[in-house]
Amino acid sequence: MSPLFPALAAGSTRPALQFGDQALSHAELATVAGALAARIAGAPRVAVWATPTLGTAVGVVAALLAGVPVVPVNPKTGERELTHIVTDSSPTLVLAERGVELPPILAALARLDTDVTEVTHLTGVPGAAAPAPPPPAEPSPEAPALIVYTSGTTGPPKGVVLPRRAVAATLDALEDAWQWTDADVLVHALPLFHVHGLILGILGPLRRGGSVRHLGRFGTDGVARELSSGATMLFGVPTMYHRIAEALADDPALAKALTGARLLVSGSAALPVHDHERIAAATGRRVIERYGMTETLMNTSVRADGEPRAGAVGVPLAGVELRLVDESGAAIAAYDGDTVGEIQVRGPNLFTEYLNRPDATEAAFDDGWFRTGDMAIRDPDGYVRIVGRKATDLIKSGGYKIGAGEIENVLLEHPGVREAAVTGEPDEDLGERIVAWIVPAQADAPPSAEELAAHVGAQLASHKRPRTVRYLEALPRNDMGKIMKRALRG
Ligand code: MCA
Ligand code: AMP
Repeated sequence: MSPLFPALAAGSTRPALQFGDQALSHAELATVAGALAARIAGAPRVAVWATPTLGTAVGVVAALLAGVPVVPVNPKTGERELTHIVTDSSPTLVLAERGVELPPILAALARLDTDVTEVTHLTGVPGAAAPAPPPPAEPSPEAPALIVYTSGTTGPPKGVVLPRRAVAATLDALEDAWQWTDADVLVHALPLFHVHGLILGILGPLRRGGSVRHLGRFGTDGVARELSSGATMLFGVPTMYHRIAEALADDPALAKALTGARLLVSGSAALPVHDHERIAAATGRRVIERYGMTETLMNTSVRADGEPRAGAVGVPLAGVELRLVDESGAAIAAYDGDTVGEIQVRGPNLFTEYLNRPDATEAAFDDGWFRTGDMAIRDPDGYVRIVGRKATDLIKSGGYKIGAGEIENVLLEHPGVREAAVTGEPDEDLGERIVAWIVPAQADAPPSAEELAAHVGAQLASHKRPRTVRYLEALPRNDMGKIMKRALRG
């Protein structure tokens, strides 16, 4: 296979990464990441403490250059989730920004700092970077590139093993769909421990030989600033576009900046039609949606040269086969904008396996097709419209996938909780918000919502904390004793 990052190999002096006032050209990145790669080469697996910083990007690129599989870790993960991820993926080494204090389970591993200060002062001085060490031979396309943890309906998150072939295939299919070139400058503020922010948002521009400016933290002011000073593309989750839509009425500079962008892309969850329309009305520009999943990377997109359509995620990307399957398991032939089936996909963009979970890997496939669990219809011209999800116990909040069962298990361990159920409720900003339904151990002394949120946050990632807590005397159950979640409505 050709190198994952041809522009690094070519030593291009054009900008590659910018985080605030820290920046690296492709040549500089080749130097720092190459030096780090030489130090980690041979490690079986490396964890990256994925703060939204330049060091994280350098660490991930270094590991990919060295052919060492990367486990990105959410720095806001709680104790139980972190213990699971570290035990399950057993990294021998952790990469983190210099000075960052790591939790004990990671502090116990060998550590390398992703220190880039020595190189950043050279930014803007072409050729000033020391020559990059020669990269090791390119690993096989099937070699694991990243292991990304994703929540399921029950149990702890599963490690999705993504081979180098899937990363290259998905980024090249997006090059085609979005006419993505080395002239593009991406701006985003996505976290760097998931596919969207890390693979699309950092590795994407690097593979194209273009650049990315990361905002560190999402804000409409940062989006406006970058899009009006050379950035050409914006990636975001629907919550970010919702916040942009809200801000547009009072922010002509933001409207002007969006109008000038080449491409506005939304994904990770459905962008409501209302937000699509508000952005179009204020800017004359249409946000395009793409549909993906940790296990499959990207499956469909509205093409840059295609017709944007609110509520649709476009057509299958190059190389991706997509079918809809009915309840009996039969493929649906109709493109009638009406018949609903589960989306199943096949192609070079797919993961290899769930780490240490052959049972789950096998269950995820239907005769070689990956079952996404997403329900959709197809318009006559092939556009896919996602209409729902098979599992009611999966919540999408702020673009994060969250399993209800994982939160319930933690809530049930709180001494003040007798019974617990977790649901997602529609939320204008987050898409869905996490709601905990609690039967307190003592009716007259229920634990407070803040206490329960803190209890969940200590064990799991901070975005898994319930935003609302409702107290009941008993949970609604059917004759079999199963909780009837559909009866839990606020
Ligand atoms: C949140 N806060 C809380 C609670 N929940 N405090 C107390 N109790 C709670 N229950 C805190 C937050 O930690 C934060 O504090 C503060 O409230 C305000 O939050 P804010 O930043 O305004 O919003 P947010 O809700 O924390 O974040 C919104 C967001 C974020 C920025 C849109 O959800 C986000 O980054 N989403 C991206 C998800 C993503 O990348 N998904 C991709 C995976 P503090 O400021 O102190 O922290 S899906 C994927 O990869 C597939 C392949 C795909 O298709 O893309
Ligand atoms: P994750 O496993 O966190 O990677 O989330 C993948 C899920 O996000 C998919 O199975 C879909 O349910 C959802 N998703 C991603 N992109 C979109 C989109 N553009 N529209 C609707 N849902 C989406």
